[in-house]
Amino acid sequence: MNWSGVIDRYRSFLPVSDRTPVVTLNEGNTPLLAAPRLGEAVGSGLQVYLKCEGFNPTGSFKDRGMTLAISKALEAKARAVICASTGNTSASAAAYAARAGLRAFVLVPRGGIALGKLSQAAIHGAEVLMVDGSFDQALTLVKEIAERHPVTLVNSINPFRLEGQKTAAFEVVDQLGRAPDYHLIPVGNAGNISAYWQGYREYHLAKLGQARPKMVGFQAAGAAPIYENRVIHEPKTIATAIKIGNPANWARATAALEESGGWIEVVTDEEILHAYRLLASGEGIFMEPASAAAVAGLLKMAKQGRFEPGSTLVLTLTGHGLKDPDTALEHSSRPVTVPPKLDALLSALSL
Ligand code: AN7
Repeated sequence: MNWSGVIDRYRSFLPVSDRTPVVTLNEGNTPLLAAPRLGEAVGSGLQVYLKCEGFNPTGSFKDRGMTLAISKALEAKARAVICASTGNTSASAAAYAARAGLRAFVLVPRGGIALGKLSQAAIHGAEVLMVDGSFDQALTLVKEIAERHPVTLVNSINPFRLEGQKTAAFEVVDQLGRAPDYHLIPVGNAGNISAYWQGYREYHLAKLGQARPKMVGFQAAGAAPIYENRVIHEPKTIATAIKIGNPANWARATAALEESGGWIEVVTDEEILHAYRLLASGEGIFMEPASAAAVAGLLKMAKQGRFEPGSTLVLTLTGHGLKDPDTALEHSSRPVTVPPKLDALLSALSL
């Protein structure tokens, strides 16, 4: 099939017109992979599928929202865009702004962003500012700037972001032939869980999906404002992408959980790292730690018998593992150094 991105594919569901200049990197159409090993591990006849959003052009689900946000910014004659980010939003904004010929300003928490993401923002020519503070503080700052200056905010407070991201739910239904019974997803700023729910609802209303899934969100235990129902002033987790203490889409996410009959849970960094390695070594899928939160959540919830036996589950794997090479190297076995000699090599290999 000829694929030209999510605006082209789902145009009738999106707020675009013939006058909208479409800025795309042909995002979307990501694989929905069956995960038989994970299915076996959880038992109860659960059918597990992985929506591999790390295979988008900049390596995360953010591209679905960014194609729309940047296209609409260009339509509105914006000259510059700005965002705060734990990394992936900045990488995506930088790439789509470059494609559109717009200036991009990105604010990231100093020391709180994975290497791959920082390198993306830099090479795409965004003006990167390291804030000596948290993501939440950076978000407050960019909101104020966008209110007073001619620069378009492209965080998920921008409604076009969620409009674009909802296309992931459309794709799941198209690929699976139906909506799953449960949709499991990591939660940070809570935009994506809100967008998926919007997508499932809209497809259901358009009679393209017969049912709607229960939305199940996972936060890192040290950064779980929605689960704990309070702002976390110093969030802590190895999954830097979701190290967020005051999510912008808090209310929308809560509504999605309630309306769908789902729930929110926490997973510890240890559980995240275990799932991270399991996914890579057992399924051949390398996703970043924040994405592994959904897998950790699957294992934890299945153990507690929270899923109806025989159900179909879809997990969103939000970002590629290569985004964060430091964490991968730190949590896998060290390469062995050998001299360039056959006998030394053979003794190291234990064949
Ligand atoms: C890999 O890039 O917030 O709940 O600034 O990068 O929609 O925020 C990233 C979030 C999950 C959480 N997985 O999604 C940012 C940013 C990955 C992410 C999330 C993010 P939301």
